[in-house]
Amino acid sequence: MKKQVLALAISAILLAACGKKEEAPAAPAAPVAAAPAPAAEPAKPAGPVFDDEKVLNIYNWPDYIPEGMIATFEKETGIKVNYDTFETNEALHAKLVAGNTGYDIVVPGTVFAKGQIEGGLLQPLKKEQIPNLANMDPAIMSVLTKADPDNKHLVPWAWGFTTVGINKTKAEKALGGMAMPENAWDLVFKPEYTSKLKSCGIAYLDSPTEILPVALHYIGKDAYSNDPADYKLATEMLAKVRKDVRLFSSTMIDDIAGGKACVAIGWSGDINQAAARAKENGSKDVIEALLPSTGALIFFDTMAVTKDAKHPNNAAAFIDFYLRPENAAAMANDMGYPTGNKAGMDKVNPEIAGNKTIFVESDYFGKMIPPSSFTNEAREAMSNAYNSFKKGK
Ligand code: N2P
Repeated sequence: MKKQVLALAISAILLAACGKKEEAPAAPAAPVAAAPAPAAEPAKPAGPVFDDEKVLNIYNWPDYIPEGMIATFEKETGIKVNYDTFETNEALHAKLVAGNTGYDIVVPGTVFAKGQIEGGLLQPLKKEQIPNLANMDPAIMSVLTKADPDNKHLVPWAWGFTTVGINKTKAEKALGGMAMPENAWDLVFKPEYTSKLKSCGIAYLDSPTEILPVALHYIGKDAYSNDPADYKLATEMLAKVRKDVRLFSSTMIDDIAGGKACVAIGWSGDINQAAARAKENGSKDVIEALLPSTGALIFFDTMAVTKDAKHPNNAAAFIDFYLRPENAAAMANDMGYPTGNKAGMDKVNPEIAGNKTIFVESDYFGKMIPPSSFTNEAREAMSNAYNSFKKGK
């Protein structure tokens, strides 16, 4: 089936890109001379297990959950969900490092989650309480082993990519007859274009670990480089367009939909949401997430339970609920993000399933910048480069 092939392609490309080989299947066990009596099946819990306090505290990215999903969970379980949002991986990471977050479930990107697991900030999942894990595509779970070797801590929330979003109608006007570039990243990184597009608004995500990897990639360097010389070059490139950037934001859906920004470095699903919202509001403008010729930056966001979660059983119940096929389909249909849930695929609307900026074709995956993880040095270099860029110094 086409989709299966696609998922396998994702996994093969991502694993290959990281120099990790797929493990050979384990050899079949040698037959035993006298088969022992089968062990008694461990007793399965009759239903979901809840904590005494029927509360669950979730910390997730903004604009990242279909309307009504929390209410349905609350109604079914009687658990009161407190749902807060953070705007960058850096912000979540700082909270986790400080400790006592008060949150049970957090949703880090795998680029940060690897270090968070190694640092003991996340606890292993109560997998026996999450039977719907079986709905996940094994190819996606195998991609996650790069960050979480035995799939012990992380469950996919959604994945997507950081790319260039455009209001074609407004951008073409601002370019005044100048042709669209071959490489869409030129629209946000090349002064020739930014000097014109600033009139209709250029927006950047407000995070070092979103902007520096794509800037490094644009100048032909490793997106997750550890070399200070690369950061110097990226900073020099960025400095040339700084004055043309109008907005730094991680919640730019309304800005794009409402016409405040005509070109953005943004998240694929958010740009698709902006396109849908503009349409709902009666706009005729064509808004699109682009697939740059040199690739875009893939991210995987994952649910994890904090080390000091007060409601770990409620957390497992929510994770299991989220992994129902209909919730996975709602994420794709309403939010523009695939989740890697195989069982939900046949509930995805045809126009969403056919949107190549949501369900990316396998050919394009070869161009994408695969997720990696940051050394502390790289993170610091990104943050220094970003701060000096943003300050314009
Ligand atoms: C936010 C969804 C994308 C988060 N709306 C990127 N990690």
